[in-house]
Amino acid sequence: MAFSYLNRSYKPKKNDIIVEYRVEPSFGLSLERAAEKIAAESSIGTWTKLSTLNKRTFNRLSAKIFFVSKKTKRVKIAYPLVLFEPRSIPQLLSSIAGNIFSMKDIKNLRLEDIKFPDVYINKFSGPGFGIDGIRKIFGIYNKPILGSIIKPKVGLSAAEQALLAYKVFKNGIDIIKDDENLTDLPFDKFTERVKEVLKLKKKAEKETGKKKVYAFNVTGPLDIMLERAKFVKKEGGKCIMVDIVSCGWSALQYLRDQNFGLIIHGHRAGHSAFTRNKKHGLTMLVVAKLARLAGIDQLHTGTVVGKMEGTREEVLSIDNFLRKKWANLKPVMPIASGGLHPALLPKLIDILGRDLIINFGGGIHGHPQGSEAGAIAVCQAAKASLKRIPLNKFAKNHQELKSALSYWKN
Ligand code: CAP
Ligand code: MG
Repeated sequence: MAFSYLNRSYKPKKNDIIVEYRVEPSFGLSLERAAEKIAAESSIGTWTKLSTLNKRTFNRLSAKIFFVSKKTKRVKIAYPLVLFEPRSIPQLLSSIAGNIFSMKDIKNLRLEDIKFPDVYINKFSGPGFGIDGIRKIFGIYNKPILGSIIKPKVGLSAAEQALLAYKVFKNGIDIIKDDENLTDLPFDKFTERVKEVLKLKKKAEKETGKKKVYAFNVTGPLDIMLERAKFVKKEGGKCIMVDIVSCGWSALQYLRDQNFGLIIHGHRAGHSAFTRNKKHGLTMLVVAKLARLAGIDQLHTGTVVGKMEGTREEVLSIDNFLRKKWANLKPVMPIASGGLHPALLPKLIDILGRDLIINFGGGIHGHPQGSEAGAIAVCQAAKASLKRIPLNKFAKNHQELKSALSYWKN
């Protein structure tokens, strides 16, 4: 018996999971037919009628297409919650973001957004700290938390990395992180780096009277990630970093559910392989929702003004989602990073506000007078931006900022 998944009069139930797709059918196929193939393949059906699928099962379990717009190419599909295993991001994605991307009948397909019922969201632990919890650790309120990434990405020894972190902490930066590809390398062993950095971080805290945080990149096979996280905790660290795309959702969720009491800094390296193409893949908003379910505390989401792609509308929609109430889950602190230097700060703060972490890698370690001057210039630019003083004016009696502005003038 042939059943239709198209049901424009269907009113989604409170506990349905609702998925919005952008759909481009292959040549000759109508949008409705393409939507039917997506709804079947992502829920209970396949490419042909099934003698094994009875009406009762279909009515109980099938996905329902309740919205189709030829103008926007958007399709909305409601899925009964019973199709999804609680707390399982892998099974969710294998359903609504699985085979359907491969079907010849679909030329392009983008998963634009997922709306989850609270009962599904609340099965996850979610973020451990929330924005308030992170700000409380730093003792920094109503302004951005300033961060840096040690550069070169890799290449320094653990001792050199620690000394550089100390210099940048000493000159006003609040949080410093490993780069995304620095984990445990012969010339910069993870355990040595943790010990060396934490020793000098404490020195910087004593000398500045300010709380400092270092995000150690624990990325790797899950067993090693757990060992590394335990080591950071044992040595008195407060924050670990995970490359969420290369590690995967299950590793991230399992790490979070160990309740180490460590801030989990989420790096998204590799996301653009499937989020950048506006016609095919997933949106970064969907990645952000999954990361919040899995339990990330702070997440790279884009800068609008820096070196990575991401429009104002997109970055704002992601940042606003991360900060808003979402069932019982805590909010996530957005991180703006990538190609930033002091001259870009006023515009960045103007667009993204002040409730975020702002990271500078080359924008500090590429400063013509060195990393310490780079850190000072960033702090000067932040101070001026928050007071809405034009940077050129402020730079007149702040030479580190002045040289940064002229060095990166274009
Ligand atoms: C920035 C960075 C970050 C990017 C990631 C880099 O360094 O360390 O990984 O910000 O991009 O390696 O490029 P710079 P996103 O400050 O020197 O550019 O935050 O968009 O995920
Ligand atoms: Mg990096």
